[in-house]
Amino acid sequence: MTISTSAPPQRLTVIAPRADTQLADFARDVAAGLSRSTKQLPCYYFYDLEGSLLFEEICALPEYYLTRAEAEILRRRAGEVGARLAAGTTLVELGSGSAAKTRILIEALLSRQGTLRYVPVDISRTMLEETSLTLLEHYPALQITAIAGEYADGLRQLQAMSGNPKLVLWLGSNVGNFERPDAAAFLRSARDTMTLQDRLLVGVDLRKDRSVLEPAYDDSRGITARFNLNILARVNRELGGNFDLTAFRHRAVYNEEIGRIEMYLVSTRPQRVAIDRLGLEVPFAAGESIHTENSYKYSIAEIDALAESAGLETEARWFDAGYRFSVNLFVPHT
Ligand code: AVJ
Repeated sequence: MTISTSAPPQRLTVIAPRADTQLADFARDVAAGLSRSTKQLPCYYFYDLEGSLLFEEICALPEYYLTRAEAEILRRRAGEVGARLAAGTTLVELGSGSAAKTRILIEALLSRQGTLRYVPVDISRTMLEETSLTLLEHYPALQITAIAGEYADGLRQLQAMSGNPKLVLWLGSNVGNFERPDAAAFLRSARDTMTLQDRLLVGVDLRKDRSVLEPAYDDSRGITARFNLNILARVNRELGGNFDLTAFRHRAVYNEEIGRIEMYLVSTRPQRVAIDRLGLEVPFAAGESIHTENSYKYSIAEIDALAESAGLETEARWFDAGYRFSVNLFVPHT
């Protein structure tokens, strides 16, 4: 970890890992994922700057209801959330991205306490820095400690922050990328950093009909397809890959039994793809796929079970008017 302070003076601290460590991790995970009999790539590699910007475009798509539904809830409930917090609460966010919806909570907390420390954690360092600078410009009473890294780095930061009260945000149904038991384990480790005055606010997408879900992950403008394919473009850019992006197609399917959207990149023909910097040649049969993402959906009972196994108590749960999405306010179980 290197620590650097940059402008505006005193108000922004960025904590980032070394770039070469990140590239080594990417190389290792791509080599492992593409050498398996069922090929897969971890979905957090979607989010280089290109991918983060494509994700912002997804959030504005008519089919991608999640972002608007969550923003609707936050606008309506930010005051209630603020009222439950101790004075001088620090706002921590896991997977902050553009922090567009976060502004609703930032404003609610600023109007209550006058000043605010915001600790965004995001895998894309460029996105993190741009977002931080924009927020600082917009909110003079804000102070930011930005953490470029994975959720685990965020949890380590939470551990180090014990003492001052905090609200931890995990929005956008980011929880959906975890296998259900892993989501419970992760929330438990977040809970273990919290005291009774701390709160955890988690956005969770709900199970619903595939006629709504599948277009949300396979939009008519093809933005989600570009987002998915960007992971191959990233392998080309960073690892000397030779993927022909026109020889793979985007596939999103709702697995109703499991309750998850599955995303794949499907090879449209037999091919061998060399990845120069890995010294690897990856064979694909026609129709063979790379599994790139799972996005789990939850029933109310499943959210209750998740909270229960994480040692959390549900203090409040809110829905959008269309009942598509939930925002859950959790407190450590006593
Ligand atoms: C950022 C993980 C919540 O699963 O809905 C959007 C990512 N993938 N479209 C989601 C995503 C395809 C998104 N999360």
